[in-house]
Amino acid sequence: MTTPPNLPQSFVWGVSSAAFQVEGATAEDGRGPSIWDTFTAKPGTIRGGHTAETACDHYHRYAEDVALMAGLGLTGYRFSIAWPRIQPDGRGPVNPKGLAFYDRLVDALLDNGIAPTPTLFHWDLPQALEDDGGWLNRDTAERFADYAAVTADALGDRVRRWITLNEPFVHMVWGYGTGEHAPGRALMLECLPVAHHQLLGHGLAAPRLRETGEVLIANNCTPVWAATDSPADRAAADAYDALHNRLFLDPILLGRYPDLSAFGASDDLGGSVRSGDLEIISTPLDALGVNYYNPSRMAAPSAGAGLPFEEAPIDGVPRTAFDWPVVPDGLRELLVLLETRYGAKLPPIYVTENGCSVADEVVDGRVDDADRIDYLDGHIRAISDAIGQGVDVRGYFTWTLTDNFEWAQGYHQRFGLVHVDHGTQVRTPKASYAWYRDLIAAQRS
Ligand code: IFM
Repeated sequence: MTTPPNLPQSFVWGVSSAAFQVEGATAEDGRGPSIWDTFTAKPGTIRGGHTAETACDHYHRYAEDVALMAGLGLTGYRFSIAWPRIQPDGRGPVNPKGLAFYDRLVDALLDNGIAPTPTLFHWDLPQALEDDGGWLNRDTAERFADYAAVTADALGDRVRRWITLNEPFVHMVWGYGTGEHAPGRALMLECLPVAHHQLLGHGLAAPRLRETGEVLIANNCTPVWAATDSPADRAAADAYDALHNRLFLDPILLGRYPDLSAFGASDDLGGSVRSGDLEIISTPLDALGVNYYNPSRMAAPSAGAGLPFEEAPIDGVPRTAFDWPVVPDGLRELLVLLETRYGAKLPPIYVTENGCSVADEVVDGRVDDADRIDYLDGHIRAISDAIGQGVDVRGYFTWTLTDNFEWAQGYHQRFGLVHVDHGTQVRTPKASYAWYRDLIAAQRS
């Protein structure tokens, strides 16, 4: 029996989710279409042709899901608000029925002692804004700030912690760089303005949200390892680190973009940066959300490759059903790296996502997901180790409560503590659910 991790009493224990992945009801109560509705409707975009029209039916079953959260003893729930429910066209008047859903959800959470932690943008941009250029269009940043303001007006009497954007790196690269996610544009490095406009939206929204609570951004971060110690591999690792991590943290925490010359990019990101933007973007954060899944290992690119790095395998470690390497200590390494890199500029950290997909099956009414328990245990211990090394980590939100719509993978990846039969919507808590519940109870007692 190993000793339990040592986390502060005030530590927030949570789960994390996203509107498009769980809610369903995509055409109900005045919700407008999002880029993900358009994308999933295109043949060949989603494995198995799955759509999120029903997803986990959380829109109708939220009370059952909040009861599952209460059963875990959670003190926080990170969910996202679907912008097209609030403003169906991404601008203009608020849709009262869409807002009313989040009103009910927030109240149900508070009734159960769970702090609501909404993310305002988890990739489901209103289609009408995409029709005007999406995040390639600077105006989307202004529209995002307006949406943040109306949402804060409606929920700010009860929400004390807001997250502006989820994983702007992933949205830029997969949505606009390679086209494997919505909106499905394959612009490669021409996608860089998407980084700037998302960050500008964050910076413009922040003061409006801060009137009611703390403001965070949830960035997907990875420690980057060089495949070997050769100067060429180290340069490749540095380039990837600049793109994945520093492009989305340096402007917020240091007020400047990193050197992107390895990508042939100027530091005005394709002409998108205007005077005064970096002051807006670097408005102080109250805390940083860190989403961690795995480290990255990079090697020098082969001759003729279009990018200054090439991904190298991480061998000799377990892998998830998604084939992602499992390296719990990479989370400690990452947290310590952030502390070393940003020092006094680094606010407190919440780990806002971490989890793994497992090929879970219900057998005799039980799901024995021992691999997930090992995964969670290792990563929570890594946080405890990072705190021991001086990093101020205040909470952990595992990804995710219920198996849900995993973007281009459809329903093929199961990340939940609770198994969902996507035909019947029956929820079956897995062994990891009981494990997490017991861990939280022990840590809070
Ligand atoms: O499901 C996603 C989530 O939407 C964003 N972060 C990673 C998760 C697992 O892929």
